[in-house]
Amino acid sequence: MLELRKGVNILQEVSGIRTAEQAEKLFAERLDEANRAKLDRIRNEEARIAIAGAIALVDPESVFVHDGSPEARAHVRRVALERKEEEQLKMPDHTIHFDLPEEQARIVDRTFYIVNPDEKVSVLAKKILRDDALAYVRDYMKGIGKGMPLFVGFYSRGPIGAKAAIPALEITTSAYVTHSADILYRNVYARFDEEVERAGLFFTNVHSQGPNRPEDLPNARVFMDRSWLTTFSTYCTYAGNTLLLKKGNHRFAVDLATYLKVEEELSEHMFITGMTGPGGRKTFFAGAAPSGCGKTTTAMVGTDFIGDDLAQLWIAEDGTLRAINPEQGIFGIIKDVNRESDPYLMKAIREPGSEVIWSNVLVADGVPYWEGSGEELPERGINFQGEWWKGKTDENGKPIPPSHPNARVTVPCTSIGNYNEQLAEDPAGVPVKVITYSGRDADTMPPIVVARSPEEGVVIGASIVSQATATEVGVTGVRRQPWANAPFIPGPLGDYMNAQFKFFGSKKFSNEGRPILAGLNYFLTHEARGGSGKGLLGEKRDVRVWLSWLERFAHGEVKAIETPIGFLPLYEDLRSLFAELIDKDYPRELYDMQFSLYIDNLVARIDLQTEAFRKDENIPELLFEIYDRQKKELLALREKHGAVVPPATLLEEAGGAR
Ligand code: SPV
Ligand code: MN
Repeated sequence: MLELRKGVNILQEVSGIRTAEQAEKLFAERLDEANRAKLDRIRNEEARIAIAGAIALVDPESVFVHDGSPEARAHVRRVALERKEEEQLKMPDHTIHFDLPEEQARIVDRTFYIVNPDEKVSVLAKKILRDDALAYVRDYMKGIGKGMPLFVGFYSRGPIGAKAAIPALEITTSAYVTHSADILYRNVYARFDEEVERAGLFFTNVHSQGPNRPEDLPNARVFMDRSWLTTFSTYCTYAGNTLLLKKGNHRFAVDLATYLKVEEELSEHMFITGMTGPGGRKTFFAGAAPSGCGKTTTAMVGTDFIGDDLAQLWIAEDGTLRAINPEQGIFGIIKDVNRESDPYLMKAIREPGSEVIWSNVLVADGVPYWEGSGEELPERGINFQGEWWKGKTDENGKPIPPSHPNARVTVPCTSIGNYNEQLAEDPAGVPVKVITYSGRDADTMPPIVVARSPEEGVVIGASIVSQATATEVGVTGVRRQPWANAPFIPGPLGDYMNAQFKFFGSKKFSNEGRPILAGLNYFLTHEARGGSGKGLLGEKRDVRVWLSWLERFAHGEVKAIETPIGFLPLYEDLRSLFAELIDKDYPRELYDMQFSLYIDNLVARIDLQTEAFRKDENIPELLFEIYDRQKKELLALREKHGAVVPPATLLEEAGGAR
């Protein structure tokens, strides 16, 4: 369960600011006239108390109220440079920010949900009792911003007025964090009160990097107070840990969807993109993928890019599925980004005209470089660990890469050539027809499989796996990645799963409005499919074909082969799409390697998932029923046709395409 406003409000308790009068008194003492006047436009009492509380807690030297004006934005950028949080690069409006070498990703080991006694959280998450969190905030956060400026920003997570958009405060001593927020989120200063009224709530985020020294990092914390929708972040700078408008507030949005908006809304770790199909029709996709598994690339393959990381989904009155991007910029991984795989992103970051914050790449002569760019890298430069030269090793003798594998670029979506700004800003959202789930799976799932029912689709999402990626500190090995959203699910997974079944199985969807749900996998290797070598069977450009086939299938224009794990495409349809869309030969042998069912792998995967979910409490029985049914059907196939069943046999077995 989730109970809002339960337990002590830590910000109020530690700051001592609990009433409007106390807040006014503090503003009179601490804000200069100009900033007081700006703050006076915000009348929401709760917000004013929270802002005053943050000021009293952090105890900064000055307070800057961000009104979203061009002057205010310029001020933030200037302070980021003055305070050396960022440095100017050669290209106009490009800057570089470095996070400490030990903080190059989300600090999962120091990230906690604040809970009341007896509250359960996901088995994949860490929790801290309210009293202990309060003690930490009191001991480490009081006065953490001494001598520093404090920025107070007002943002919306979504187009203003959209059903699933929620306003939020970002209060931080970091100009870099505020600068990032300005690129990634819509400033809603002028309409904050109205938006709080409409949404019925707002999120509060309080951050300070403190002195930003490596020795403080053990004390760094990321706290999310589920009951008070407030985050606290300390002694860190990496945006995934500090700009909690992003993943901190995403976690709250997941909570709200799971407990308070069942069968109404979902909050997902998904890109949103449109594909133009025959006759110019536009079909929208929302797709989940774990961090570092090609989500941004997939999003930009579409003809109408909307978002690359997060999606707020709801069922509209007319029975369609709608999606908005809570963000308006990308904080994208910059590894293996090159002209071939990511042309739009490359244009935005390599040609003048866009504002870009680079982080943790290699810089030489004011130019940023990264691995997998297809460009020649300099022999020396400055990177996330200081001076770097080719061949430099760390204290264990391991080579130090030129740019960190989780290096990032922060770019406004409007700089991306295929961004459909008009639709992305539409409070009605885009109508989503296709949901995809992908991971990083070397040997088991075919490139595309479409669920036979919404419930089986939910199970595809529950079964995502990935190899560990560079986006989290201290995590290695192959991992289960339910819905690619597990790092951001606060409550028990069973509760979230229940909400997924209810949402996608909802009778509120019209026949046309109900989306299809599909699995995508780009990571099958030759050796896993009867070939040799660890090379991938596919290429990044194939993604266009997979998405286009799904586009056609969603409109009933291509048939498919029904199998125990879902529908598979027919060879002829793929071959013609490969030829038409990317001018690529698609041999039958490749199709067979990609789309044969490798029964032993599939069954092993089902066993692994079943065993893992059985250890969790309150997982809906429906999940196990689906796994059991699929396993039985797979074993029956194996009995008849052996361990590897090619698509031609599956087609025969199904009695033809449908
Ligand atoms: C991810 O890791 O999924 C990201 C970046 O999108 S972070 O902000 O670190 O979450
Ligand atoms: Mn993400």
